[in-house]
Amino acid sequence: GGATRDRLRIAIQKSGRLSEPARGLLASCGLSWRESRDKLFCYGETLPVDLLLVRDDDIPGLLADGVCDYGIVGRNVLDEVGADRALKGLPQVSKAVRGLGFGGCRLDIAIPESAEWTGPAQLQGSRIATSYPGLLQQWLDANGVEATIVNLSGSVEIAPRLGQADVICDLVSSGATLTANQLKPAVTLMTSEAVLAGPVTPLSDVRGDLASLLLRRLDGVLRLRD
Ligand code: PRT
Ligand code: ZN
Repeated sequence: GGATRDRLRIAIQKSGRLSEPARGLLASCGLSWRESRDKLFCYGETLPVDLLLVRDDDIPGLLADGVCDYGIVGRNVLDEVGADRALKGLPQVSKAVRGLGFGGCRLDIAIPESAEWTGPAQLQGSRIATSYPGLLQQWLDANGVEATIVNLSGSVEIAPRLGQADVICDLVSSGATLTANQLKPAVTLMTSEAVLAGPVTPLSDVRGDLASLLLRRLDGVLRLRD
């Protein structure tokens, strides 16, 4: 990654499910920032720890490029990038350092309400709509299933009704979205929550000391929340 910095940089979601809990968690660790919450960059006041507010999908790339040192992102997003890299034979650059206990959901394959689930083999030759092609491909490979992955960036749940796919593989929390689209969960590929993502090789400069301090504080906060 990039040039040496003497401040730690953490990427978090700008607006969405994880933004408020992420900011709240970091604030509980004693961090505060100068910029208002709608700014892209928040300059750390109490510690040299700055925030970059971005789309969650951009966080793994910002970590890979060394633009940010840590990020708060769904394990689903981090592992999708990891699965894609693994399928391409590329080394991993980031890993989940801590589970943060919010943003919980599952990545499920869901089938039409009227269908019966008999196991992975029934997906042989089917079309599966998803925004998680890497994780789905790994699961299909692990289960010896050959299927067509229909890669959609949004509105995955309506793909079966539109005739684009037979089943879907998508995030589920309450299940209301599946029900509203006459689908039901069949099998869970992974459970997810927000994680602190960080470098595979720990930072060794002053940012390493800052990261250690932050992780100690984070562990204290997470213990209290349990
Ligand atoms: O703008 P940006 O790209 O940053 O935001 P985004 O729209 O991609 O992300 P956002 O804020 O929707 O989600 C951020 C993260 O929250 C996800 O990556 C997950 O780790 C986590 N999360 C937790 C969820 C859900 N629960 C969730 N239910 N992300 C999405 N959903 C969606 C799901 O895709 C489906 O459309 O909600 C619908 C299902 O919800 P139920 O309750 O009807 O089952
Ligand atoms: Zn996103």
